[in-house]
Amino acid sequence: MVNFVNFIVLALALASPATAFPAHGSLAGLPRDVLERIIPTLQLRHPGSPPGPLKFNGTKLVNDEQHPWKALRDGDTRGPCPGLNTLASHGWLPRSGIATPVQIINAVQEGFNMENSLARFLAYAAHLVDGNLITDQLSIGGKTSKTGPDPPPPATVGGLDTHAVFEGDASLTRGDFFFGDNHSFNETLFDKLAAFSNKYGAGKYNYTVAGELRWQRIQDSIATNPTFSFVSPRYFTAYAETTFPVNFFIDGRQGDGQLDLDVARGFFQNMRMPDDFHRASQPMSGDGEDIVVNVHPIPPGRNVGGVNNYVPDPTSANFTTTCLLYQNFVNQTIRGLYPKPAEALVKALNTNLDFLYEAFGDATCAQVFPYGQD
Ligand code: HEM
Ligand SMILES: *[C@@H]1O[C@H](CO)[C@@H](O)[C@H](O)[C@H]1NC(C)=O
Ligand SMILES: *[C@@H]1O[C@H](CO)[C@@H](O)[C@H](O)[C@H]1NC(C)=O
Ligand SMILES: *[C@@H]1O[C@H](CO)[C@@H](O)[C@H](O)[C@H]1NC(C)=O
Ligand SMILES: *[C@@H]1O[C@H](CO)[C@@H](O)[C@H](O)[C@H]1NC(C)=O
Ligand SMILES: *[C@@H]1O[C@H](CO)[C@@H](O)[C@H](O)[C@H]1NC(C)=O
Ligand SMILES: CC(=O)N[C@H]1CO[C@H](CO)[C@@H](O)[C@@H]1O
Repeated sequence: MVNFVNFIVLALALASPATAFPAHGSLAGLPRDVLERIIPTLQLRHPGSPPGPLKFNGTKLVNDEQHPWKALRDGDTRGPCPGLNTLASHGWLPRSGIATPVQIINAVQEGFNMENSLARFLAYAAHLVDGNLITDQLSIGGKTSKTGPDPPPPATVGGLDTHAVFEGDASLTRGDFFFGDNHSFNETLFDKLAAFSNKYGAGKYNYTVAGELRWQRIQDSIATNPTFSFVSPRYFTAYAETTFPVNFFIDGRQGDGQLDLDVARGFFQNMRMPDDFHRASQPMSGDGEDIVVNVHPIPPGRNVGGVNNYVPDPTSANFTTTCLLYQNFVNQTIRGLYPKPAEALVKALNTNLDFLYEAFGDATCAQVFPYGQD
């Protein structure tokens, strides 16, 4: 099958010598499932430019006729992010669960009205640690050959399920990596989300509930997970993610900050938008994070030497040193995966690192160039 696919790619390339390959136009006419198998096998795919903000940024129907929910087919991949899972199951992303950063940015903006700079930062951060930089393909779930041939280790190209580079501990509805499954919906944990919503939100999930549940999940991990780690970048994503259900899973015409639990389950478990779902009424990011953090502040840190021994880590970025979030992510996490990249990879790394820095958007924070500046 691989040879057959390579043959098609070669034939198409020869048939359209004037077109820069792989222009999507030259692949037009092929069924989507064939496309989804071909695209990851292409070499040196140049990433498209990062999309800008939406032209129309108000609310609109997004569970529409062009984007019906469909059950998973054999081989479709889903992972720890209910937002991306849902976009894939509605066809805003390729239903395979394999996508480019540009597709991800367009989908989170169009489908959920995620604010442009956050969308770009998340997409390029995830792609740099979990994606294939040569083929420009990222799995929103586990590792798969569909993202193309791997670069040499220690790079993993493991998809969003990969632990400790982006995915992390103390998630709301997913277990810690230590317990074996870091990405699947967990009914016990969702029941806890519901119980907290009943106790602190009068039956709805809101920012107050998010603050209490965030704290509880940290306490659970401190008490049971000897490898519990809660440092940057996980420290930041852990707080931001607790606001996303309020900011993105509530219908844009409702917009009262109180998320219904049946609607929440639809997204978290079934990757499904309610009928007639309209996206947020304006571009949203981590709105409400300050409320969540201030319910029970805790510095970044980890369990040391076993459970119930949470030790703060002063070298981790925190909410007053956000530049370090970007700098350590590049200088430690990414350089750890790509200590000595070969030429083609250097180009791909630098392109994506530039996109990441532009998305971070803080001119007072110096750009880091681990692979030179060309
Ligand atoms: C822009 C690209 C995005 C990327 C790369 C991304 C990636 C991720 C990853 C890797 C996780 C797992 C972190 C963990 O809990 O260990 C996660 C969690 C989460 N994401 Fe996304 N995400 C994106 C956009 C979105 C959007 C648009 C939404 C909402 C519509 C969303 C909602 C969530 C929620 C609620 C969680 C927490 C799940 C839980 O704790 O059980 N994400 N995301
Ligand atoms: C939304 O669109 C309006 C009209 O184009 C624009 O004035 C506004 O700045 C946009 N909002 C954001 C957050 O981009
Ligand atoms: C779900 O999470 C609970 C609480 O952490 C855990 O005891 C249980 O084993 C998990 N279930 C699955 C199926 O992983
Ligand atoms: C969450 O719901 C509870 C109960 O209705 C309410 O007291 C609290 O103010 C709400 N919090 C937010 C941020 O909406
Ligand atoms: C954040 O980290 C810096 C060290 O990088 C430290 O000086 C500061 O006290 C920390 N801030 C908080 C609020 O913990
Ligand atoms: C990045 O790492 C190098 C080598 O460890 C170090 O010399 C440099 O100061 C670091 N830069 C930043 C901004 O952290
Ligand atoms: C590598 C990694 O971190 N991901 C793990 C997530 O959990 C599954 C088990 O469900 C492991 O197989 C993966 O290795």
